[in-house]
Amino acid sequence: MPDSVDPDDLLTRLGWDDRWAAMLGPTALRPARVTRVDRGLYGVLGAAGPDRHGLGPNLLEAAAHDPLDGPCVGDWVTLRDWPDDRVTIDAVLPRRTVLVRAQVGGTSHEQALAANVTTTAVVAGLDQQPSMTKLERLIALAWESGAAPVVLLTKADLARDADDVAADLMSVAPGIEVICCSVLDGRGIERVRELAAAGTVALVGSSGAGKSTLINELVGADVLATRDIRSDGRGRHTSVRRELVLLPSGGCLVDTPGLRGVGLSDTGEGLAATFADVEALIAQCRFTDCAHETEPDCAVRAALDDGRLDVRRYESWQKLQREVAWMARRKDARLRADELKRWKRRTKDQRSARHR
Ligand SMILES: Nc1nc2c(ncn2[C@@H]2O[C@H](COP(=O)(O)OP(=O)(O)OP(=O)(O)O)[C@@H](O)[C@H]2O)c(=O)[nH]1
Ligand SMILES: [Mg+2]
Ligand SMILES: [Zn+2]
Repeated sequence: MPDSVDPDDLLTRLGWDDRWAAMLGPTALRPARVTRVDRGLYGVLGAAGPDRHGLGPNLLEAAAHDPLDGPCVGDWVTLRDWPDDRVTIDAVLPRRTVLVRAQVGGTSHEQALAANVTTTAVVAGLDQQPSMTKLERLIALAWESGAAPVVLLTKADLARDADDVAADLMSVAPGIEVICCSVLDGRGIERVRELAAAGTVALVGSSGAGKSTLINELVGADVLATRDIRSDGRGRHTSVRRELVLLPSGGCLVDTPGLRGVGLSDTGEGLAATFADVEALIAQCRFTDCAHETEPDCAVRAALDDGRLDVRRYESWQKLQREVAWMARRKDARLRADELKRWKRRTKDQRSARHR
């Protein structure tokens, strides 16, 4: 490999293409991709190489109003050069896809985990029996992002029945590719490399699943900290922030810290895609508001009775369905509260205007 990298080539390797260039249009602003968010500072990678910048005034205000409008890892942003040599992040280019999780606890604000991802890899380690219900939740999150989900079963070297687990998963997760991989015997690694070469793969899953280890393996160097084999590390998170890594072989990977308490968004779209089989049954119930309990001609009950629909899967759907409905109600309440605040501010302004 030559030691000097062509700057345009670097942008291309990061995923910059004609569509992004057309979006940006003719401008003196420089494009760069966000690799890391560290409190107020954003690690970016652009034609000029890696750097760290803060937000410009417009974006600062937009992000204060709605955190979703601030840059997240994977975003394409524009850099503005000021006369006094300062550089700030000026704007976020419209996202093609974005992985969002509803914030758990407190407010109903949402958090952007990664943007412009082409594949979301839901990662689970075969050192233990993967929880289908947990995987379904993450698959729903992945569908919502707009990036195609795949399931990565890591540590396949530790399981004798890796292929059986994969087959089980494929039967409950229709249309999703399941990849068994191991950094010890190398299986599945090249498939992940292929997916990355086609764009950007974000890895999500529990702590200790082996996300950072897999990325190091693909990079061919220890660029990310991983859990020490000797530490028991129960419940410990090794990675503490999200990070975009450029692969020498092409494409990008996004490492994320182990996800706990993933909230789904309130649209229910990811859920419908994940449970397409359940949704198809519901469409066949005689009543459109069927509760699938005692109603006549209920397709769901019929499928549960003859085993076409797994009880565990149906219960998982019910639980996530309730959660999405609750999220939607909570968001409504927040919107009403915002509306009220805005109204009060306005009436206050009008009153002070009258007194002037
Ligand atoms: N046997 C085996 N162990 C693995 C494999 N991949 C990862 N591990 C081990 O799994 C442990 C956890 O790996 P990490 O990469 O730190 O896990 P992580 O998903 O990044 O965890 P967080 O950063 O906490 O979210 C480490 O001790 C790794 O050595 C594998 O393919 N086979
Ligand atoms: Mg990690
Ligand atoms: Zn029904």
